[in-house]
Formats: sequence, structure tokens, C-alpha cells
Amino acid sequence: MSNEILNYDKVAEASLAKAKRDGAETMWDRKAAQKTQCGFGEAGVCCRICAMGPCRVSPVPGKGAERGICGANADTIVARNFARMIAGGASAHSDHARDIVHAMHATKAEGPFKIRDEAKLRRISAEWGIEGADTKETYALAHELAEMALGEFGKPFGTQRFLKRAPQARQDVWEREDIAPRAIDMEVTTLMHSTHMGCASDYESIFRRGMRTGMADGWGGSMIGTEFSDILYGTPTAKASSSNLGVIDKDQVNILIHGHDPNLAEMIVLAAENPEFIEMAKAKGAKGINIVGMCCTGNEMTMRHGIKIAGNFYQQEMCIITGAIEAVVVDVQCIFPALPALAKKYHTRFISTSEKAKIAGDMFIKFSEATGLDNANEIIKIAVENFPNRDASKVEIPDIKQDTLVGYSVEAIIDHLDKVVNTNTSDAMGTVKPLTDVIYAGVIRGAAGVVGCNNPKVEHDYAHVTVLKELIKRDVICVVTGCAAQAAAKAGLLTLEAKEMCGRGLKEVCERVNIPPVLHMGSCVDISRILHLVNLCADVKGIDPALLPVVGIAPEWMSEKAVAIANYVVGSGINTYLGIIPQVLGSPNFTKLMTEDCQEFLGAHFVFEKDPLVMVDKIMVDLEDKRTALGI
Ligand code: XCC
Ligand code: SF4
Repeated sequence: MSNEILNYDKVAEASLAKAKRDGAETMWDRKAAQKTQCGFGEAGVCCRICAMGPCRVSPVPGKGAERGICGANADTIVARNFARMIAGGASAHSDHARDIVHAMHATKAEGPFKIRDEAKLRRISAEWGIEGADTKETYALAHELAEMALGEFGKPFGTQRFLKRAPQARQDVWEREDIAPRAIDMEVTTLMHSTHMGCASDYESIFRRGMRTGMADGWGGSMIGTEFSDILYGTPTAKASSSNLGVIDKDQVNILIHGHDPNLAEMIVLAAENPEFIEMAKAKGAKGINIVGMCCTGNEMTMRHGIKIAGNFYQQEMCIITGAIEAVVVDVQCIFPALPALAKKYHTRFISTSEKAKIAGDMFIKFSEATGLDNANEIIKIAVENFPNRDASKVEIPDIKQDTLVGYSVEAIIDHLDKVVNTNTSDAMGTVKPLTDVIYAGVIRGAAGVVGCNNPKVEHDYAHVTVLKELIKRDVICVVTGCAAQAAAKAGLLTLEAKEMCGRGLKEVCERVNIPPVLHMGSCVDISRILHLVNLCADVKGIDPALLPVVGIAPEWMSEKAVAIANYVVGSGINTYLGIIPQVLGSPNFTKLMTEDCQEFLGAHFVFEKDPLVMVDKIMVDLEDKRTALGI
């Protein structure tokens, strides 16, 4: 369990020492048991998509088998494996979005699922061309819009409706290159078909089809997920929260919500406010009920309710190891199957709730739109009743927490910008123009979206925090989502005081607009907020977003969803820097296509760079080149 990767994080050190004392297994023990990871898999050249295989071809040309039994070479095998990761990621985000849309279809005025941002409901309805968007009865309109959204998943003709948010120049690229995504399910299905045994072998064609499926995620599933969640649960506004394991309170019933879909988490938060449960908790000897969040569920709930963030992806086991969690409640994605067994080492109950992600080992309570609040009530009751089972001798909560600001939706950012628009000028309110202006003026050199997971291949949070600190020092404003956002929160970068770590220009902007230099924009589906923001900025100048000094960065990514994201970000014209090298190096052709050649037809490319400091150097050259090309 001793691992130099963890040296960066003192919380982790203490937590893993405790795990050892408690005889609890963690990801580090399992990583050690994996010994050296498979070199063929790492290079992407292992194929097992038909039963003649598995076939593995040589990752080094000229050495060993060059083709699988069917004749597929490294280019084909790498491209297919990569494409199937995109399909997996796009389906995860999009199926999450579908559940949100179903919840919207089930809304009624008396709740618990109801419309909380009616203005946004009407805005999106108008954007999608619904007649009477401003006059129709709220719930009739919500149901109509929800049905229309369900069509985005399976409609037989046409492309995604949100694509129209991009400037015409970018839409033209999509049209020309045939990567404007059609129905979401169609893109995923077609890609699975294309990569079936004996189908596409042309690696460039597979790359392009993969790109279109990624685009169906970003401009389809993820954007629907974000916008419809806002309509249902409210558009986030800037607010204070707190982060790291220290937010777990030893005197309260602690419930950890973990996963992605806000439907479940919203009901839990609503149920926990019930005074009956608080009384019940007090009767059991607790001071109250403390809901803490993790991963993207944590982001969704902190953005809308200020719920405290217990940690990011790699801390999911550490939360349980504190010995102070009464229940872990999960829905879908990024949940270690190891958690129920770990929970059993303590008094913690592990409750899975989604039939799509039934996790074996403890309890399953099926969550549905019809019974959502009842399910949440049952879960809270289980947690409260479990409080007396806590073993005080096993409780050890690291005394580390960090205040943080969260909730910067596009609307919240515009709101902040509006406050500095000089009313004497002709500048319009309600736009991102002031942001574009400071970028063009060179006060800030550019913008970066830093997103993604943790990965035990690198020091946890180190790459996230290093990249962010170095960028703000160089006057690059940053927006964050997902587990990167939580890394930033824990490092104190999401505070007004963080302006002291910035270059002069960015510091001035932070002071004037009263924002942190790193803005928390939400969960991973909320990368669609970043897309929207960048496209609004490009729109101000009437240019293709590919020309803006803007980059996407995933320093520590691990999931298929991250692969889908990287694709749609590149497809949207934004160079994307990956700190973990994707499993493609076994095909030099495919690697070159990703890192160089696609620049020509997409106006953006991928950059692989493991060293965060070198990455920042490359990013600065990239941003300055863009500035020079724009003549700014
Ligand atoms: Fe999961 Fe979304 Fe990655 Fe974190 S950042 S580990 S995907 S929770 Ni999305
Ligand atoms: Fe082997 Fe071809 Fe089957 Fe892949 S598809 S497992 S390369 S025979």
C-alpha cells in the first residue's frame, strides 16, 4: 500500500494507514495485485470483439503478428477499441439525460418532481421552436418539451437541435465533415455496428464516426442532461460550500450521495429536510442529518444546494474508512463495485438504487420517478436507524476541509459580468461580451476548461492542481467540472482569495467581477455548459470557436465518458490536452490522426502529455499562437 503516488495528498496517507489498521482493502491493494498491466491492452492492440479471438497484434511494427485472424491490423483494432470507448461514454451521459427527461415528463405542480426554473423551460421551448412557448400552461409545456427531447434520442431524421447554438462557421465544419450528430441512440448503435467484426476497417472512417458519436454526447445527451436538470431543479447560482473529508461530521448522521443523476440526490436532500427525520436522528443521539456528496452527484448538489463535497473519485473508499458514514447511497457511474464489502468492515450501509447499476453486496432499493420521494424517505430512515451501530473506536475523520465557491452556470457567469457592465456604454447586458473583451484585450491570455477524473496511474489531484495553478499564474482563466472541480475545491482554488495566485491581469478581473480565477461549472455532463460558454464568446465575434485562445484539459481522466468528452471538445474546435495517454499508441497512424492530421479537417487536435508542467508550456504556446493568428 505504500505508494509514492500518494505522497502529494496527506489526507490519503492518513486514511490509508487507517485502512491498513482496520484490515480494509483499498484500490491500492488491488492495483498492486494487478502487477504490471498488459502491454497489449495498454497499446490498444488486443481485440476480442469476435470469438475467433482474442487476437493481439504487435504494438511494435515488424515484430510479431501484424494481423488478427480476420486480417484486422493494429490501425483497425486500435480505432475500433477507441470508438467503442466513445460509444460507452456517450451512452452513459445520454442515458443519464434520458432519465432526467423522463422525470420532467412525470412532473406535476404538486411535486415532488416539478418545474423549478420556469423561465428556462420557456426559453428552451422557444429555442426548439415550440409554438406558444411563452403562453402555454407550465406543465403542458414541460410535457411537450420532454417528449420532444425524447425524440432527440431516437428520431429517424435530422440532427441534434442544440447544434444551432454554435456559430455558423462551426456548423459549416460539421456539415462539411459529416460529424453533425443525428439521434443519439442512432449514433451509438451505428458506431457499435461499424466496429462489429467484419465491418469498417478504415481507421480514419472509424475515427470520424466515433467523433460524430462523441458529438451526440456533447451537443445531445450532455446538453440535454444539463439544461433539463436546470429546468427541473433550478439553474445553479454562485454559492458557498465546503470540501474534503473533514465535512463529514462525527456528531451527525452522515449520508454520502455518490454517482451522477440528480433525480435521486434531489429527493434525498428534500427528504432529509423533513423535521420528523431530524427529530428521529436526535432521538438516536445524533445532532442532525449531514448529507455529503461525491463525484458528479456531489457537484450537482453543491451547485444547486451548497451540499458539502466529501471528495472526488479516488476518495470514495476513504469516506467509508472514516467509520462515520451511516449510509452510502448511489445511482450510476464511477461507483467502485468494491464499496459494499468495504462498508461491511464498518457499520456503513451501502444502498444501490438503479436497475442499470445494481451493485451486489448489500442493499438495493429501486428508485423510480413514480416513487422517488418514498424511496428517499426509506433510505434516510435506514441511515438514521443505523447511527447507534457506529463503532466510536473506528471513527477517524481527517480534520481537513476547505471553503469553496461553486455554482457558476453560464447564467451565473453572465449575471456577474452584468454587474460590471458600465451603464454609460452601449454594451448590452446579459451577454458574455465583457469576458470576450478582456481576452481580446490581452488582460487575460485565454481560457481553459479543466475536467475529468482521478487515475491511479498518476498522483491523485497533483496534475489537476498543478495545471490550474500554473495557468492562473499565467493569466489564463479556468473553468472546472467533475472530479477536477473537486480537486480544485480542495486545493483552495475556488475562492476569491485565490486571486493572489494569479498573474496581474487575471487578478484584476477577479477583483472587478468578484469571482474566483477557477470557476466551478458543475458535473461532467455540465461540460456542455463550457461548450455553450465558448460558443457564446465566439458568437460575440462571429467566428469559429476554433480560432479562440481556449483549450480543454483532462489531466487525470480514466472513464469512457472522458473519451467521449475529449472527442466532442475536439469536434467543437477546441484543442484537448490529455494527461493520461489513451490506449492508442499501438497504431502510429491512428495516433497521428488524433494528434496532428485531424487539425486539418476539424480545426483542432488532441495533445498527449503526461508531465503537467510541460503540458502548461505547450498550452501557453498554443494560446499565444491563437492570439497571434487573431491579431490580438
Ligand atoms: Fe467519474 Fe463524473 Fe470521472 Fe469523476 S470526473 S471519475 S467520470 S465522477 Ni466525470
Ligand atoms: Fe481477432 Fe478479427 Fe475477431 Fe478481432 S475481429 S478477435 S482481430 S478475428
